[in-house]
Amino acid sequence: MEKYWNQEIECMPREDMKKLQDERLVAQVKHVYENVKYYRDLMDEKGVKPEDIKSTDDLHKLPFISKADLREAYPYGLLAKPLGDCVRIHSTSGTTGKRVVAFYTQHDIDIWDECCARAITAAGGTNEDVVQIAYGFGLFTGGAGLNGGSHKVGCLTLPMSSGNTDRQITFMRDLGATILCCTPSYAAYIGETLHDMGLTPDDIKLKAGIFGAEPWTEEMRRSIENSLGIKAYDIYGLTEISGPGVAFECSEQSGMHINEDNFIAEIINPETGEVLPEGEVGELVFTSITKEAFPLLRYRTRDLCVLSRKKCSCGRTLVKMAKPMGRSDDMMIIRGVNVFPSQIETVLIEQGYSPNYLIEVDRVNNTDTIDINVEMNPDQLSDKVKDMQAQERSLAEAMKAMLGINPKVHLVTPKSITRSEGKAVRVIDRRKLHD
Ligand code: DLL
Repeated sequence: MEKYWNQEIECMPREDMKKLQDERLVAQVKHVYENVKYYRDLMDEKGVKPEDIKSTDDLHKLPFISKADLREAYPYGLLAKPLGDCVRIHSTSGTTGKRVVAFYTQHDIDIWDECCARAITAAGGTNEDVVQIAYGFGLFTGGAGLNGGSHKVGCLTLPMSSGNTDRQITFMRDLGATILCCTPSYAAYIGETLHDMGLTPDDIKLKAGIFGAEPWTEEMRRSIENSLGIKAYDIYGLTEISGPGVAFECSEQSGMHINEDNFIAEIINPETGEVLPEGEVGELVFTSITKEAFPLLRYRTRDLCVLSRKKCSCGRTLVKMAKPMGRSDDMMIIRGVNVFPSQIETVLIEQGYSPNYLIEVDRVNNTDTIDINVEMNPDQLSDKVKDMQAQERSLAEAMKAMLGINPKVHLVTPKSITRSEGKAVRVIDRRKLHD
């Protein structure tokens, strides 16, 4: 029997959920218009008044907001509550430009904790579980979000943070952790280290993992499930909207239920901004309808995704988002062809390679080049150059079939690619350095 954290909301009939969203949206637009000058200006510019937004059917009338707006308004320009009412900030990693800071009131934290509690329960968690949190703690939202959710469910919580992998495994064994929360790339690394220590899944009590914060493929899921002997659940979120728990996977493991009582999702054509019907791929846009301190209306995530309202076997009625196919800005355009790192990962794991790889993109004599460095498993090593070349050729052919372009493939020795303890860096695009 599927367990829910909040059955009334998670299984609410669609019409009732729409009514709830309608009411919350109307109130949120008013709150934002009255308290945030930046929004008031954007809405005035578009000629929209709060009275024009009577229900979610009017959502499309509101202006979008993007990361560029968040940077422009940094740090306090989008704050909708007095600082005295705020209790916490978190921040994005700021790898591309100025960091974005998001503010939370205690009410915002409570809602966020509830979203993560739903995710943990959907992964089979109860107050009998021991939850090991190996997401980073600090400004990153991963650690704090799952920590709050785990407390709410009443699990024994191990706030490990990321890193120190041997110690992660020692604690996992000694304290009998049953649920692991970390990035999928770190989960793969923990699985690898477990085996390197001469242990097997039978030596640990883990039954489930809640993995997210970066794109990962179904092939990666199966590989982690095998190495740790668990069921691996996806979880999605972003700092700007709260953090992990915006959407979470259930027993069906076929996409993530969006916590629609708090977030309205739309899919838009990233070029034109036009709202696309259910089932079409486009950019995911979120409106937070319960957030007090940092409420974003129609925030463009840049994540490419599809929504589905198909009935789910778990009984939840919350709309589902498919695994994001990567951010629109992760997409590499190589000689005019769109290439996602996730396509490369799929081929690698299908062909029996490890999920440890590094993609290097460059431009030489005005032509794009792509080099894929792939780590071999020890049993793939050969001292015959010919064998290695044949392996490289065969992998390059499989890549060409998937990508439609001819990459250079380099097999590298086991353990030579740096492991990730957080979000993995899979691509180095040197073209950006020349531009
Ligand atoms: O990564 C929040 C989070 C923490 C989610 C822990 C899940 C677990 P940011 O650092 O702001 O927040 O990065 C958000 O990461 O826009 C996506 O591009 C990507 N992302 C997050 N979850 C997934 C996922 C956290 N499950 C950005 N699959 C998002 C694919 C994901 N991409």
